[in-house]
Amino acid sequence: MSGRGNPPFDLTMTTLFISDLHLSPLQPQTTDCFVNFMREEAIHADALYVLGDLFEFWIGDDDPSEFAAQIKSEFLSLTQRGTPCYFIQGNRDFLLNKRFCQETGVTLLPEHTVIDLYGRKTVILHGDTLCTQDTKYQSFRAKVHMPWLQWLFNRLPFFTRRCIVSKIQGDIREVKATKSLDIMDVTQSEVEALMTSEGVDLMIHGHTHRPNVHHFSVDDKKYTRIVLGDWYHQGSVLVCSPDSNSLEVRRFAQSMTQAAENRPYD
Ligand code: LP5
Ligand code: MN
Repeated sequence: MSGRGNPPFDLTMTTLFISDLHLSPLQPQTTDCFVNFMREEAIHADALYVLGDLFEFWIGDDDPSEFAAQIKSEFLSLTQRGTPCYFIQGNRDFLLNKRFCQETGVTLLPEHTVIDLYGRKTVILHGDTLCTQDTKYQSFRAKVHMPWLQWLFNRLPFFTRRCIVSKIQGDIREVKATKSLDIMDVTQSEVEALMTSEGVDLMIHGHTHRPNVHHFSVDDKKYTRIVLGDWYHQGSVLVCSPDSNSLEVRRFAQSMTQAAENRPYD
């Protein structure tokens, strides 16, 4: 992992990947770093991929807040100025949908997608679906992904939905605190199954907040799995070019003490 400073960089021929920013009005330093990244860096890229959990929680595309409008306008500016932008839903923004994409020019991709990354077939995903040992989460996920439930939920007033989300978030926080770190990591056999079935040797995902580059072999064939980091105390960006993939950090502009203090322990 490299820790070079913030832009300007050599920005020729790059594809950028980010995830797990958990943007919220309560974390202005993260938002500032994201805005700077969009305006100074993503604008020069061949493409930007957001692999889920852009938001701390996304209640719906009809979010009337100033904050939602601000983030949407950053994406709209980026796509209007010619950088294609792709989004895969995370476990915190699985309700982000068509209207957000229409308003921003962002393209919503399926749960996992195979892309051509400068000639290398690569599977990209948020990563939560790989955590199959976390059976409580997987059954929760199956429920909240039921189309009829989402259809009903989306018809409730925004304020009511926000109350429901806050209540469930509070209840769930206690459940998560009892889980082991092992259970909340990806299951290696799931990683291998997906990569072999898709015929790729590179996987990029987020979700676990454990930034790293894992190399492994199966039947003498080499594979790489790159895990993006969260944006709690600094930005995390995977910069891919035709000849290298570099997992980098982006420093926040000011002291991070305040952001760390604001961040609920999870
Ligand atoms: O994101 P992170 O790392 O903190 O935790 C995730 C998993 N947690 C979640 C929960 C979401 O962040 C918050 C969800 C808010 C609820 C909104 C529901 C709105 C209704 C929509 C209807 C269409 O994703 C966490 C994982 C962790 O990643 C690592 O993988 O462990 O999972 C949990 O903690 C989930 C618990 O294990 C599940 C507990 C079941 C509680 C049952 C609640 C009833 C739900 C009813 C749904 C309608
Ligand atoms: Mn996540």
